[in-house]
Amino acid sequence: MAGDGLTAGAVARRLGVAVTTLRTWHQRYGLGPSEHLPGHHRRYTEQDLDRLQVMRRLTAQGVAPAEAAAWAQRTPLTTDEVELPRTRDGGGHAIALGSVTPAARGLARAAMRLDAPAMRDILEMVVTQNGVIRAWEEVAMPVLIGIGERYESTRRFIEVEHLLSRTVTEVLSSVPRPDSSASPRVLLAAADEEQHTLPLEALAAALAEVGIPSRLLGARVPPKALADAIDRTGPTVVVLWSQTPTSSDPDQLAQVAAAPRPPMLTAAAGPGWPDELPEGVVQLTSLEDAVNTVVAATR
Ligand code: B12
Repeated sequence: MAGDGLTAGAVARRLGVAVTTLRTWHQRYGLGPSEHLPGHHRRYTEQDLDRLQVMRRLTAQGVAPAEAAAWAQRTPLTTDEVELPRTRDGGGHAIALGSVTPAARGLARAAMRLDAPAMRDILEMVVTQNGVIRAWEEVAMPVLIGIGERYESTRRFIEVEHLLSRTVTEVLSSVPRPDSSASPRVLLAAADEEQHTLPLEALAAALAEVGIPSRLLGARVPPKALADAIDRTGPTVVVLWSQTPTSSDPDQLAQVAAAPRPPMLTAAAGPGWPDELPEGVVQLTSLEDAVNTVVAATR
């Protein structure tokens, strides 16, 4: 690209920011032009432009400039992957998050603004760059837990929780599934009356990333329906999610483990289950643990 580098004016026009803003981003955050031709002003390369697109987008989404810059510095995205910012709706509340990544903070802000496109952008970016496990554990999970706590203390923000959940679902379900004609050997279901399914959706997406297809039955699966599904599909692994004690009947696990054609591995996942589980049932503690356990059982 020698000789083709962009001038500050050209970059500013492309991004829709002032040249002085570019200068500030260069001086304060090191997001400057990297091409240097002797006797010329320094020029911006396409990669510099990619970083600046990320900076522009994240700051437009409410991420603090220093955080956005840290994120942009680590961003080798192509320009196709970085959309220009859209118009954002107002609204200014915060979710207490403690020490989290810039992307999690950006997601929390976008969630409180009910800004679904921004939430999707951030989640898609971290899934693409870091994979499903890190996107879930470092970005989606802390924000979900934060909004849960916010709801508990205020009885408000159900609309935020719903839109965030929906967006997380969309992004996780868009992770490409393995191209397989064979029937999935992994069955994922929420316990009877259990409406929380996002961790299972994360598990399905993370398994897909490592080439393992799964069948996700979703929320509120009654024992009879689960038994029928096991009978018809003969899975090697069954994972049953319970988020709260109200949905965690260990009998449902015992029935799975004692099915006529029992799975090789019956796993209880989620904080709803009691410590004491029926014999032969394995407790999964994290998304990473679940992926490793399922991989080991299916290979
Ligand atoms: C999103 C959400 C919803 C959505 C779910 C949408 C969906 N498609 O899943 C909807 C709106 C449906 C919902 C409904 C309800 N919800 Co809700 N919800 C949540 C929220 C914000 C996130 C849930 C989630 O995905 N958690 C998973 C991760 C993010 O959190 P975690 O479980 O704490 O993670 C730990 C482990 O599970 C593990 N882990 C994390 N991911 C994974 C993945 C795998 C594979 C494994 C093995 C482990 C693992 O690591 C973490 C550290 O130990 C939580 C807040 C929270 N803290 O979970 C409330 C929360 C679970 N809900 C709560 C409540 C009260 C409800 C309702 C009863 C509200 C109502 N009055 O209707 C209903 C329940 C209905 C029912 N019968 O199930 C309470 C539960 C309190 C309790 N302990 O009983 C919570 C904790 C919010 C709160 N602080 O008050 N909810």
